[in-house]
Amino acid sequence: MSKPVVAILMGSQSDKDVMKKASDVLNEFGVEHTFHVMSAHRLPDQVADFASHAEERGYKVLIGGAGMAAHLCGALAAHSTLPVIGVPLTSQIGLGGLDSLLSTVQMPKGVPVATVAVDGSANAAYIAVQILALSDAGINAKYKAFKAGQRDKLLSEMAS
Ligand code: RP5
Repeated sequence: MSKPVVAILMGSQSDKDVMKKASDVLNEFGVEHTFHVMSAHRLPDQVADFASHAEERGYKVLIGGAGMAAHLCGALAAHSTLPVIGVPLTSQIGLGGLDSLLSTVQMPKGVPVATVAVDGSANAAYIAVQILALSDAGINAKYKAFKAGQRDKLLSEMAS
């Protein structure tokens, strides 16, 4: 088994069901990854330590998901030069995801978080796959086949 290249992090156990969809997509492409619950507010030192050492441990992309005052992805981006993909999450007492969307996407210039739609964890994983495909011919071929499959499926549905 090869070393994990993507880390999926989330602010709470309550985020697991949505963030698991990112894991499912990475599994489809055979991308080794790890899954962590690590709150920027409740475990700030652990988040900083993880992000600071992620690149030397072999990670190439970080995917973060958090709800409410969603500072996890910003904290990851502050402590790492790896690309960070942010998933704003809805939560039971949140504002329908608008709260986490704004707190994930509104990063200062020079410290970006590439933000997907609210609860869009699958797309975060597809972007991670696209980034890895730039330097991995096997993943590149799988992603091209996936795109062609999507197109062919739609065309055959339209024809029937
Ligand atoms: C955020 O607050 C988490 O990412 C989660 O989406 C939300 C609620 O967390 P819990 O109170 O369920 O732990 O930090």
